[in-house]
Amino acid sequence: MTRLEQVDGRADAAGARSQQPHPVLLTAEELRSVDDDGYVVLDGILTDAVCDLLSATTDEVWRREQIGAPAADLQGVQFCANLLRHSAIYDRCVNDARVLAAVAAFLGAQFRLDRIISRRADPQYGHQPLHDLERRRGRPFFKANAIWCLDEFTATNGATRVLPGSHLSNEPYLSRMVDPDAPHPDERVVVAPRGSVIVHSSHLIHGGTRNRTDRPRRSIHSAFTTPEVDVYTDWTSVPQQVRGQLSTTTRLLMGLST
Ligand SMILES: O=C(O)CCC(=O)C(=O)O
Repeated sequence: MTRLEQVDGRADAAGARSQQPHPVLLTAEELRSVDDDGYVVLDGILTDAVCDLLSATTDEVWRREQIGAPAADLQGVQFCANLLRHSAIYDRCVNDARVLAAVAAFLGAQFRLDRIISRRADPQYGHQPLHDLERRRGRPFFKANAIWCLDEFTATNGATRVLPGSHLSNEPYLSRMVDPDAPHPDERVVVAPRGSVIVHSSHLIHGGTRNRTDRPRRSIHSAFTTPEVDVYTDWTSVPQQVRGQLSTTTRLLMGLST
């Protein structure tokens, strides 16, 4: 990839220039996966050292922030909201040219950062029902998620299950679903190496699985929405001192001028 392509990819993904997605940053197979499966795994985005740094920082945020008992559906799950309030190191879980190109392949060139949170499923926890079953299927999509794998996602450690193709149509999947909590005949558990990013349409039926190992499974989740959707996070809550360290692309995606 040339420097020019990188620069163009970032500026465009932030909505600053053209209206076109940037397939040049994705292979034909990755684009096929976006279109047909509703998700794509992008390998080699974060180094081991960066995964270690993000994991340690997030554990520290959790120690400082947790208040009271967790909600029932968050038992055994460390969940931290609005990570950019705490540190500019989370900029790298927003501003990656290939990840933003995949988001653009789902949403088009105009999108914004909706939220950035962490999710750590501890041993024996993390199971979620398949969701969001009520959401409209088919293009145009209004939301996409990027899951930054700070640990390897394996078949046993609570990786995300998806119903490939369910971003396009409900019918074949809901008719074969007995219980959203139970395994689905069409489900695929997405395995992904440490440091990779799973980008998926939020119109894809998906959910976390139970971590059946003795080690935590950590991830950062950033979500992006098209401009007509209200952004969930009030980005003015991010302290000025953190904002000053963010990349221009991330600040544009947050809708902040400074
Ligand atoms: O962490 C995962 O594997 C999926 C999380 C998810 O889908 C959610 O929290 O809505």
